[in-house]
Amino acid sequence: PAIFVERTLAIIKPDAIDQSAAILRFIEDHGFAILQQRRLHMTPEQCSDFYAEHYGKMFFPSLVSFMSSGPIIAMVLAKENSILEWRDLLGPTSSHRARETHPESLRAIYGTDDQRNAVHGSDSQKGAEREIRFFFPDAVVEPISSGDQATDYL
Ligand code: DGI
Repeated sequence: PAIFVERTLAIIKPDAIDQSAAILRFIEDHGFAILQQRRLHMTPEQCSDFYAEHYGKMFFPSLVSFMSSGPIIAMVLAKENSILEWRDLLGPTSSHRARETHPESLRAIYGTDDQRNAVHGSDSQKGAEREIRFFFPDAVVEPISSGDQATDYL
């Protein structure tokens, strides 16, 4: 059977940038291909855009200030079922909860609290498409789809 390789967007956040070598090794050890990689320091405006869905929430201003506080690494990861698998490897949003329920997860290991949680991953196919374009606007991004009209990539 054909192997369907799905792409997702991963970020090493400012609080974990000093651990990026270990996190990159973790990613490769779990069989993800890193198709694109960029280190950048986001402006508050870029962070507001990226997290627009959370606009108006109590934690939004502090999230924007945290995400623009230092450099990040944004990556396009590719693997079969990468969106769900990467989310699973991240663990829950809260690093405290991650340590309770998913002690092997990246947020359990490298995260600090509910906000400083070390890593990001797209949560859906639509989200992945949007987030990949956000950081890699020049890339040729075919629609990420599964099911009937799926394109197979080897
Ligand atoms: O997809 P996730 O990153 O797991 O979670 P999300 O999309 O609900 O939230 C985006 C980020 O916003 C999350 O990684 C950390 C921050 N955040 C979410 N919920 C809270 C929060 N920060 C604080 N301080 N408190 C929250 O309840």
